Amino acid sequence: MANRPLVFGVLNVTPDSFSDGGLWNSPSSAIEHARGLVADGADVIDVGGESTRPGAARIDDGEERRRVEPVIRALVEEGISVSLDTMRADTARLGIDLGVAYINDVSGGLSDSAMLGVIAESEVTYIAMHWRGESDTMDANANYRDVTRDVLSELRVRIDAIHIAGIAPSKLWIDPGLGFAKTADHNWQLLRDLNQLVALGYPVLVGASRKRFLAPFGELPTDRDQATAIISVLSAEAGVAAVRVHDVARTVGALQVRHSWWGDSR
Ligand code: PMM
Repeated sequence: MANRPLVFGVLNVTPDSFSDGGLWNSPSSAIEHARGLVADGADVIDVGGESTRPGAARIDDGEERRRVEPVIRALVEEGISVSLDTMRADTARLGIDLGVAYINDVSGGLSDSAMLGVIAESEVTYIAMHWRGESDTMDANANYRDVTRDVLSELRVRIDAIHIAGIAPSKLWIDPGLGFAKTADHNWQLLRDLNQLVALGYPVLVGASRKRFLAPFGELPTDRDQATAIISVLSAEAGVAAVRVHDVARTVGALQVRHSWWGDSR
């Protein structure tokens, strides 16, 4: 399909993620769920072993690796494209050795000073998200003069650091970090201005799925999938490279409607 953003299916192998915590806790249930997401049309499975929901405490890094390793190993063996959602260099190294295609670092290299070096030595694509600190402090950091201008300038600083570390521009993606140190108004403003992020010239990934700012459209996280699918289409209109969603089938269906609208012209 012409210019369809890639669809990353979320696979949180955690007991405490805000919308699907505890559901795919055992390797076999996680692998089964991932197969279902691929059947629904996911291009990539984004595997995370540590919750980043607001207020979450950090876990032991050995525990994170124990959670993700069997799942990544099985998915890569099945030929599924895997993204590993981690802020830790050692976990990233493990994922790279197991054959993941993307390291998705919500801290953009700020959480672990060894991360960028590990990425630079590999062929993996690095997704750097806008971040202002750990989950237990991020709500207090939601202060901006102009959220789009501030997020863009803070991302530019990360992009410079990423280049200085020796990571090729062709291996870098960026992400506005919806919900991370951002109020609902901040998230909507960033979505309204997505084209400015796209204009930086790097592929952009958007992760709006089921987040708290969608609560007006559904009280429970699982009630927010229609709003998420609409955001996927509007993000595609803004030119993003990928969306990260829990309900892959709904987003893929919505993107098919968009494709029928435009044909191959867009
Ligand atoms: N959001 C979450 C986790 N990882 N990664 C990227 N690149 N962008 C995001 O917006 C993002 C992420 C939190 O959501 P979850 O708890 O549903 O995984």
